[in-house]
Amino acid sequence: MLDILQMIRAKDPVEKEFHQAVKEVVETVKPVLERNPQYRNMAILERIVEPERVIMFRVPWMDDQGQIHVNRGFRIQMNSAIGPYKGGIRFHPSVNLSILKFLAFEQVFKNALTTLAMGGGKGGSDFDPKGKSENEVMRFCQSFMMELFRHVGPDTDVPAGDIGVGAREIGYLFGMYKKLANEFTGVLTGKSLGWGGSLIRPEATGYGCVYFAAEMLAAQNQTLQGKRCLVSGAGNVAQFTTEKLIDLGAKAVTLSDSSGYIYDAEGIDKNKLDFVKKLKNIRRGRIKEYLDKYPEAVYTEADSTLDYNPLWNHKADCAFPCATQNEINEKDARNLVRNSVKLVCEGANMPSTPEAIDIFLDHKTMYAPGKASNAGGVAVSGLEMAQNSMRLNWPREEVDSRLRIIMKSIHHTCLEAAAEYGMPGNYLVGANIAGFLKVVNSMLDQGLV
Ligand code: NDP
Ligand code: 2IT
Repeated sequence: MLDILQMIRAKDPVEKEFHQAVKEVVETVKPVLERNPQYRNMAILERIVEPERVIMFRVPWMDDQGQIHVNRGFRIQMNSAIGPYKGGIRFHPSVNLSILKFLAFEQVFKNALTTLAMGGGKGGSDFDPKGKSENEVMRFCQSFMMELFRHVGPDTDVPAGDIGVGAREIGYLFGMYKKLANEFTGVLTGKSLGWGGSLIRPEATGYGCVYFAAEMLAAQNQTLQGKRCLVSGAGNVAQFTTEKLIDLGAKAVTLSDSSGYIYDAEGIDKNKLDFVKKLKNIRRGRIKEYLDKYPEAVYTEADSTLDYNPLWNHKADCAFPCATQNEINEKDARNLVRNSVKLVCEGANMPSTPEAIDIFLDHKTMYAPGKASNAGGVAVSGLEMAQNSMRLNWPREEVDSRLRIIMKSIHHTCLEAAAEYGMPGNYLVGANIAGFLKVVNSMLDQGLV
C-alpha cells in the first residue's frame, strides 16, 4: 500500500499538497483494504489517485491600461463514479496542479458523504483578483470560460466558487457560458438568486460547519451556548460560520485575512459582522479596518518569520479554521490544546497539517476534517442543481432544513464507520472510510473505465 504513495511521489515529485491528501486517505482506509482484498486486486487505489481528466489552458486577458497578461487555467475532473464532476473554482496566485489535485481528491469523498449524486472535481487559476478593477475581473472570467465551456455542462461538470470566486465571478462565468453554449442551464452553482441561484447557498458552508460542530458537541451532551470560538479567514466561509455561531449563542472572537487578524474579546456580534460583510464583500477592504469602527479590538499583523500563527494562541473552547490549507501547524495545534480548545471543526479544506491532526487525536480534542464538516457548501450546490433541473426554487426554510438533515447524516455516517472499524469517535477515519467505500463500490459496479 505504501507503494501507492511511492508511485505518486515518483510520478509527480513536486505535488506535496496532493501527496499529503492521498497519504491521509490511504493510511486511514488501510483496514478497509485488508477486509476487502478485491479493492487491491482491482487496482482501486491506483485508479482513484489518477484524475479521470486534467485540463490545463492559457487564459489571456487585457488590463485597463491595455497591457496583456497570461494566466494558467485548470480543471481537474477527478472522479465521476457517483455523478457529474462537481467542485469549486479557486482564483489565487498560489494555485497550481498540486493544490487543485489535492482539492479535487478531497472533493470526491466529501461529495460522496453528502448523500447526493455528485462526482468530484476542482479548478481555478493563478490569477489574483486582489486589486483588479471590476472590468478586469469580468474580462478574466470571460477569457477563462471561453476555454472551460467546452469541458463543462449541467450533466458533465458543474463548477462553483472557492477562494477568490464568489457570486460576482460566478455571474461573469455564467454569462459567457450561456453565450457560447446557447443554453440556460445549471452549469454553475452559487448563482445569484434572480437567475437560478439557491437560497442558503452563500451561507451553506459556514452554517453547515457550525451544524456539524453542534452535532459533535451534542454527542457529548454539550452545546455551543457560551463557547468562545476562534475563527480564521474573513471570506465566505468565515463570515457565515461566525453568523451561525452567533445564532447558536457562541462567541466568535477572531477573524483574519492574509495580512493579519483581529481579536475582539467582547465577541463579534451581528452588527460587527454586518460591518465585516460590507468591508469584505462590497468595499473589498482589509480586516485591519475593523479597528476603524471597533477600536477596542486588537489587530496583529501577519509575521512570516514566526513559526506559528498567534490567532491560534488565545484561550477558547472551539476553533474553526476557515481560510486555507495548512494554516494550523504542529505548534499551532499545541497552542490550541494548551489554551483549552476542545473542538476543532474545519471550514477550510485541509487546514490542519498531518502533525497538527496527530496532536488533536492524541489529546482527544474533538476533530472534524473539512471533507465532512465543510460539505454543507457543496451539498447545497447539489440542492441548487436539483432545483435548476426542476425549474423551481425552494424557500429558505426548506433548503436550510435539508442542509441540517445532510450535516446530521454526515455526522452519523462518520461515527458509524469509525465505530465499525474499531476507532469510535474518530471523525477523520470515519469520513475517509465512508466516503471511500461509496466511491470505490460504485467504481467496481461500473467496470474498468
Ligand atoms: P474567500 O475567498 O471568500 O475567503 C478566503 C479567506 O481566507 C480570506 O479572508 C483570505 O484572505 C484568507 N486566505 C486565503 N488564502 C490565504 C492564505 N494563503 N493565507 C492566509 N489567508 C488566506 O474563500 P472561502 O471563504 O470561500 O474559502 C475559505 C476556505 O474554505 C478554503 O479552504 C475553501 O477551499 C474552503 N471551502 C469553501 C467553500 C465555499 O463554499 N466557498 C466550501 C467548502 C470549503 P485574503 O483576502 O487576504 O487572501
Ligand atoms: O470545497 C468545496 O466544497 C467548495 N468550494 C464548494 C464546491 C461546490 O461545488 O459548491
